[in-house]
Amino acid sequence: MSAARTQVAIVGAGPAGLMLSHMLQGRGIESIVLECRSRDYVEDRIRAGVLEHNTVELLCRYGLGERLKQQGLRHDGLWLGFGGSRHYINLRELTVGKTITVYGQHEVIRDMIKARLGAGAPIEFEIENLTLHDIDSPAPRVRYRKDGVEREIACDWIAGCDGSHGVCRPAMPTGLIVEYERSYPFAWLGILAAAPPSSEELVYTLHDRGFALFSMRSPQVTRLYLQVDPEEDLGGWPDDRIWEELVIRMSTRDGWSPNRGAIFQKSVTPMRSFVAEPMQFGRLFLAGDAAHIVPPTGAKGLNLAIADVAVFARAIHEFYASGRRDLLDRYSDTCLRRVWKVQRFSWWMTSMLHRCPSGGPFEHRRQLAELDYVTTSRAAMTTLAENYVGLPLEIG
Ligand code: RFL
Ligand code: PHB
Repeated sequence: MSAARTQVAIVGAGPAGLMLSHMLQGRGIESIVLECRSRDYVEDRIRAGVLEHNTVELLCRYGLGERLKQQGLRHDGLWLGFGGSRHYINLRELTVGKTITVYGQHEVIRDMIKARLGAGAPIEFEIENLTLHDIDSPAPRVRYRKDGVEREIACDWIAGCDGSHGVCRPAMPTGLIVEYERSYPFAWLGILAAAPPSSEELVYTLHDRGFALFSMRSPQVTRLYLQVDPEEDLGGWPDDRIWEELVIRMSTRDGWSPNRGAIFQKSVTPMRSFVAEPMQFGRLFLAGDAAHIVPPTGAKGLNLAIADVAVFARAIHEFYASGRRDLLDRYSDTCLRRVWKVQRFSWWMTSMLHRCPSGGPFEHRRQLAELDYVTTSRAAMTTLAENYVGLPLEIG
């Protein structure tokens, strides 16, 4: 068995784990990132696309903003489509200067991995059988296997940033965690298409046949989503059917519809709201999808992961700088205040924009009234805008 020591062992090289490693490094705190997948796999995994105002600022503050500034697409607003028309929500004006940036999660991951390895800091890819030990003692340990060799890392703290199917949350004592969950009777079929975006900003649409979302990744690539049944088989969705359905749901009377192009990626994502409380036990702290999942309609998952680790990094810093433990003790409470507000917003956007199979005509009329209200009342638009660009970061 080979043995090593670090201050913080970080499980998972997703946005939460990698961002935490940079935030700690910026404060002179050592960490090791442990990831079960290969570097190529995590760098090619297609997921989120929308970065909140604060997320962009944090990435830039930690030296991760160079490509983001060049290639990220800054959006001042978004469109809500219903009843054959599109209605503009001017995020920048409503939030007095805040915007969002469209930049693929895999690009953020590439930038973070390159910067960390470039600085000579460790990320262990393709590790197996990771287990946590003595998490309720001052000397926790992480064990895993790499290249056939058993390894152990002694550390002060463990950050469980290993996503919704990781091993950290299940390592908390049974009975400690309360789980809150809601699943939705629909899923998103997402595609990437080689087509220049036909709108400069995102279009969220509610149609009688269900939700559709127009987004993008670059001036050459359009990202589109369709509400489908959660059991939907991708085999039943040849490219022509996808385009036909997208055009039916999204076209507006002013002649707008998404540009077509070759589809080069397709996937179905289920929708779930989930929170595990508390987010800490002993020396183990959960962050990101390991502790909570939001349906993607509010574009919040990655941003919430970054907000968690901002709280954790600050608390850890205080501990090493002054011996103060109160910020660490309050970590879960501090994070959960934001988590629940973001859950509320993500649920609200989801329920406003999707056809619920059991909803019936009353529900649909209610949704249309809500969209009418949101696109005509400045108060309602402001509520949407301040949540969409991201609530202020409260880090302890
Ligand atoms: P991740 O990204 O899942 O990373 C966890 C990492 O841990 C590794 N891992 C382990 N490593 C070692 N040992 C183990 N036993 C391990 N088990 C797991 C995994 O391989 C992985 O590398 O979690 P993290 O860091 O918390 O980040 C969360 C975000 O990835 C997620 O919330 C977002 O992608 C959600 N999301 C969106 N978020 C946004 O903010 N804006 C969006 O526009 C947005 N759109 C989306 C989305 C998610 C989507 N899907 C596919 C779920 C759109 C979609 C379609
Ligand atoms: C995306 O571009 O992938 C995207 C945009 C907005 C969302 C979810 C996903 O709400």
